[in-house]
Amino acid sequence: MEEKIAALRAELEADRAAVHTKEDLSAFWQKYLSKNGSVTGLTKSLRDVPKEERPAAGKTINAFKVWAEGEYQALSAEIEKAELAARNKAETVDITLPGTRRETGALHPITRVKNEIIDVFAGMGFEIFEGPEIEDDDHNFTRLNVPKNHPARDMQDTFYVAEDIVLRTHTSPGQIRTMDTHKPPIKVLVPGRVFRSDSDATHSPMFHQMEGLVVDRGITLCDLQGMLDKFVQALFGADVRTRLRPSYFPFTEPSVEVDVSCFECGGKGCPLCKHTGWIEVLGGGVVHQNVLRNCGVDPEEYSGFAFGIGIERIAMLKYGINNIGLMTENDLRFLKQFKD
Ligand code: 2NM
Repeated sequence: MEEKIAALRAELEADRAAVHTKEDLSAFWQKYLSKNGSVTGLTKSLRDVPKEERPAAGKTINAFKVWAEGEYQALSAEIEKAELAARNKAETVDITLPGTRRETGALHPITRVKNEIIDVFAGMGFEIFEGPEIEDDDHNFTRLNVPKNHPARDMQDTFYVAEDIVLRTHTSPGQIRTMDTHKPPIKVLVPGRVFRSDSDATHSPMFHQMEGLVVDRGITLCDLQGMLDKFVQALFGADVRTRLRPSYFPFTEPSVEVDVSCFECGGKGCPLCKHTGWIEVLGGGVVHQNVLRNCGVDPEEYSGFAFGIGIERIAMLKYGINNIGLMTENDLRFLKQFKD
């Protein structure tokens, strides 16, 4: 028995050196330690040992079995460790490599200009109000002193949703709604999308407007110009000036077009200002007494000024955009230029 074990130990030790993979380990276990393995087989061979020697032989076999199992466990741990090391090596990440950058978005030029304008007026104490895009004839026209036969009401100019329901043609109805719910003093800015049946290089059937309204005691056209001076300076630069030209709107009297001195040439004349030194930027005026009366404001006690700014127009001027269609095409070559 002693010899048998010594031979088996030598064989096992020789095989042990050749175990490198999980498969080798499995074969090793099959050969020695499985039910039919040669180490397990030693116990069966006890039958052939004379009775009086059996206890001693059994002890020896058991010790050998424990040793063989220990060898197997050690091998198993070694292989486990080697495989983990190999896996770690294969999965190494080079943390010094530059990361993959995600492309960032940019604010649309309309949003940029809208935010910029809101910042300026918010700084002067204006509140922001938004009204509905679908309006009734009463808020969009009648109470704004736009008479029944006015061309603006024509199907050629206005999108009708139903008999007396329109896509708002300006954000002024939002200001009517403000006067309905608020008593003067009122200082409100109404941004939003507006709709007119008009389309060419500088006109789009949908565009964005920002209208302002101030109502208080003693408000005059001078207040409008003084405030607009500050506004255009914030938007176009500290050295620009404004010029008012007489105009006509049904909802204001007097009405004015507001020009800004050319921020490109300083007023000397250039292609941007078409060699006039001035650029038209918005319209406004003193709120018509009929409009105040239509909103329950006594024109004997209060007066107001109002103005309307086309956001696309300002954005086109500021960024040198020559076609309004670019604003809605969503061409990334255009939009990417507004990343800052
Ligand atoms: C403009 C020009 C002139 C205007 C008038 C009003 C209201 F509601 F107070 F009557 N809101 N906006 C107005 C006046 C708008 O846009 C070119």
